[in-house]
Amino acid sequence: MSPSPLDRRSFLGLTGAAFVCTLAGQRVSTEEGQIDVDRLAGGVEVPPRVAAANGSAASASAAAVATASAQVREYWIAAEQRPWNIVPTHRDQMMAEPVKGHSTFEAYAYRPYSPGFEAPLGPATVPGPLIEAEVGDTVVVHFRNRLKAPVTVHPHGIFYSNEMDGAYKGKWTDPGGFVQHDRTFTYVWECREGTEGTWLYHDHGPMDPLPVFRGLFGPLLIRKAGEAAPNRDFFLAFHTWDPSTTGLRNTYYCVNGKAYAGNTPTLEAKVGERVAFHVYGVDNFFHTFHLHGHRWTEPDGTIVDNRTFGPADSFSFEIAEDNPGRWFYHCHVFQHLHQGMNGWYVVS
Ligand SMILES: [Cu+2]
Repeated sequence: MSPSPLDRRSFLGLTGAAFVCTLAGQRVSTEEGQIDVDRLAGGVEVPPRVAAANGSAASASAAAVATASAQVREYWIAAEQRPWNIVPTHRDQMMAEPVKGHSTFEAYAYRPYSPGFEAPLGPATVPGPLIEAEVGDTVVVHFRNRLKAPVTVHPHGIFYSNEMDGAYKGKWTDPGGFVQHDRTFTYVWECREGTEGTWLYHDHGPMDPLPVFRGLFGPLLIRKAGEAAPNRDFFLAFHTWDPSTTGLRNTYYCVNGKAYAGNTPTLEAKVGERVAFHVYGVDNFFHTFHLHGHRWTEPDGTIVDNRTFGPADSFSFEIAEDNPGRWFYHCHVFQHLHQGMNGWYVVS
């Protein structure tokens, strides 16, 4: 028998399982090529409470803002479509080899704006902008949907009332769970006692999880009140971009929207600094976070250098940096590692 004509990456890509679900009454399988989210979204009925709210301009959340106990942290964030190159250098610096193939597709991404959506504060990015607060604060997110499909912002960890959930619930959907094209919704969330930690936010609208798979997620950090920030905070989202999402030929195992060292974030720190890593998972897989040359203590006292986390898990740890060098961080599922889920941590 002659050897397979597939290259290593294509072979590894074949071992991924297909994702199948039912959306808008239609069966969706990742084995049938790129999924057209906009077309599917056209088949979703506008929930009754959303249709009723569309008639009134008043924001139900204005009163809630006034109850803020400490500082109000206000954000203006839009969901937009943009071209996104997963492997801009077309190189894998870990294995010192080229990464062949077209790697740009149309991603969905959250974009930060100045107050009142006056001007963008930067490009739309995957992950979206950091939402940061302290215990005691109120977080207000003014969200505008510039995508065709209805999408939302749903947070983890922070306290929110039922109507601030940002989740589609069929006929029980509140306006925040179904933000239509060119509409704005204001979410109000509270950093009550016991909400500190690293969390994530993501779309949870009627097309869930397709818009999340296309890039609609971001980090949410709640520090303890008065807590001194470390010298460095690194936020790393582990997720997958496969052909059903991108229309591209290959599957990419990504950190923050990019694949392969030299494309994924190159993290930099100095000896003597306090360095915090904030890691979260945003796909269907279990990953591990492994950091070369370092170890950290888990909340239960175990000392580790590799930690497993699953879909929408998030965790943080801090190290007192004492080991200069050029290090790797990566997922230690070997298949993921060798399809892009790796990056540099450079300590000087
Ligand atoms: Cu992994």
